[in-house]
Amino acid sequence: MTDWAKFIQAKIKLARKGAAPSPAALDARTPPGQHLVTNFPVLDLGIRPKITRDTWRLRLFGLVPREVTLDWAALSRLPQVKTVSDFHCVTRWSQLDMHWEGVLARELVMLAQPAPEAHFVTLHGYDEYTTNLPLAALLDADVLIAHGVSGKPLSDEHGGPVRLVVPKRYGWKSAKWLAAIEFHAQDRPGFWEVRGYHNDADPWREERFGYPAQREA
Ligand SMILES: Nc1nc2c(c(=O)[nH]1)N[C@H]1C(S)=C(S)[C@@H](COP(=O)(O)O)O[C@H]1N2
Ligand SMILES: [Mo]
Repeated sequence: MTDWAKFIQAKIKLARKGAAPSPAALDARTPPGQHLVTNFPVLDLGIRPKITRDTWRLRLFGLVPREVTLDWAALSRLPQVKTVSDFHCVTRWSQLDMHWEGVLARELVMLAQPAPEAHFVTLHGYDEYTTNLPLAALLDADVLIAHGVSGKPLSDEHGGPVRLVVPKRYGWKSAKWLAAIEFHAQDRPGFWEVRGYHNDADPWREERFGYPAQREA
């Protein structure tokens, strides 16, 4: 009898705190060749543009009927969402369950109304960084124009005030200090893509390098 009581108490305790995921469950969320971290490392070209919410602008240009420029107030008026997603860097760290806050990238695509022949985008950072994606990838429900992480405004080193987050691709597709989204008909490889990184960057397929293989950033 007393054993039962103990058992029930233990169960209630577990239910309250939520069981820790088993190693197998974590494995299922960790792409091949990655290890888990919890400290959210910083990775960039080392140029930290000093942009604030007051000076930040986001330009939507290229194959659009007319250019759109958003400032912080305009971004704030769009529907705000919170997402939870995993982040995988090609330098082999992954951080699970990152809590982001921002606006779905698809909201901005709807604002820009790109021409039917616009199948690709280039993301431009204030540090002159670029990266490319198919337009369809931006429309994914987990792709965020993020201005907050872990319940706080996005810090300068992580690309604040506003960055892109593309959970299904390696981190280099998640442009920090987002300055512009350019729409075009043909795909245009970005900063790392012209330096040997894979064009598609799917961590589950280990699309780290194109050919020829070069060093990791
Ligand atoms: N503008 C810009 N965005 C960037 C980079 C950069 O150098 N400049 N580095 C990319 C790389 S390689 C990674 S792994 C992630 C890292 O984001 P974090 O520094 O917030 O961890 O940002 C990506 N976005
Ligand atoms: Mo990276």
